[in-house]
Amino acid sequence: MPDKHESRHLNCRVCGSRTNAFMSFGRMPIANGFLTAAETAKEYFFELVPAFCETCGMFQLVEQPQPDKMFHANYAFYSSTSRYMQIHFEKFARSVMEGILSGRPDPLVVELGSNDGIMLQHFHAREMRHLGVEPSVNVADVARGRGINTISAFFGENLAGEIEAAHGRADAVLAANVMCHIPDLASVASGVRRLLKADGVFMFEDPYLGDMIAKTSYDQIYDEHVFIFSATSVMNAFARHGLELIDVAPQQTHGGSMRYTLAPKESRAIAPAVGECLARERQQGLDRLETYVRFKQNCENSRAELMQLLNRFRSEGKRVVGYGATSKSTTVTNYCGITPAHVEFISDTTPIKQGKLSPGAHLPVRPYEEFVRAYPDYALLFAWNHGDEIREKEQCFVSGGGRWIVYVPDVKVVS
Ligand code: JHZ
Ligand code: ZN
Repeated sequence: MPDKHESRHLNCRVCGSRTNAFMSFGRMPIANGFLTAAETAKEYFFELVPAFCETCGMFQLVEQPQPDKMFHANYAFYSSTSRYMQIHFEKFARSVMEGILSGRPDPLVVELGSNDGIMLQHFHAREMRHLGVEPSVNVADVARGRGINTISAFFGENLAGEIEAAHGRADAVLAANVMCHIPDLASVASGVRRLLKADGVFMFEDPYLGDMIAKTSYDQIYDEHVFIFSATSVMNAFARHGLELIDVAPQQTHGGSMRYTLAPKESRAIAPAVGECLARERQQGLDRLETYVRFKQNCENSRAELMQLLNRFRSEGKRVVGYGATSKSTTVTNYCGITPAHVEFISDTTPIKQGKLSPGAHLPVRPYEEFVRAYPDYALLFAWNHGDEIREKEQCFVSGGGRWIVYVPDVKVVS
């Protein structure tokens, strides 16, 4: 009997119109489902199919596993593993404190999907009222250990009511790399609307559709990312719940993201950046199906080029090691058909991933020290979004003759 998570959303998750499922990445495991050899026999798979809604502009997954299959007490992604991301979230927190919160008496900040507290720690350090909502208990425990108020639950309209009853309404609700993970956007949006003060704001950021299309970074598409947002789709989705898009700001993080600011309808002026961004999106063709058909072709070309390269190195007897067992790499390894014969292992600094196999492709994940101990000929940069940070750190690898294989925006070998 099929589980209920196997339901397919052929109609738009936001507006209910018929969507266009323009391609399939094939059978995919849970992107963060690192596993032991004994667990491979019962590994869970679903079909990774993105779809585009021409009515409201939302890019979405047709099928997504149940949330508790992805976010649980052994969640493998800890936000604080990147130094650059720590700096990014410190700046984000500071901009909120110096912007919306400045001059407010005893403000309350709520963060959805607060992970290990990478952003809330800055509010905590200034003794500001804060609350994190984080369903993955292990990462939430790290935050609690740092003294950050965190509840482990999935946010929605009901929880918003409970938070309001316990703490009052929020001056700011924040979320980073979280909103695009939540299938029931309606419940979250109405929950946020309920939780916000009349003069409060909701700010969130996520990987940006415009960047993904421009760079063919199809690895942003995996189980957790049920939506890839644009200003157009965010504006349309939240307007249904009384929240207006009042500002947008592009971010460098995660390979190109967008920060959206929303406020209760007609409570604030709309910044010129919103209209400019909407116009750019039309220019880029983000509202047209043909753009996604071209994207599909670009994905297929990228896959063919990457495999040609990996097959050549394999036949030449070169050693290739993956760098960063990212969620994104699960889409790449499974869609392209990368095997342990192509990539010896993936180096990763996250203890919970080490000693396990990567989802689906079953490439061994090993501690970073093994990468350093015997540098390979090539490192396949799965954590390309942290490229600047990593290349700065890995100068010895390159000066010793090592080369990087990158595939975003194009497949190439670089030093
Ligand atoms: P990284 C996750 O995606 C999952 P992932 C999630 N769905 C999401 O949206 C984003 O994060 C926010 C390792 N590493 O950040 C650490 C090194 O080994 O690209 C991580 O395992 N050495 C919530 O998983 C991985 O790489 C290093 O020097 O695609 C990076 O994962 C650095 C910098 C990282 O996110
Ligand atoms: Zn729609």
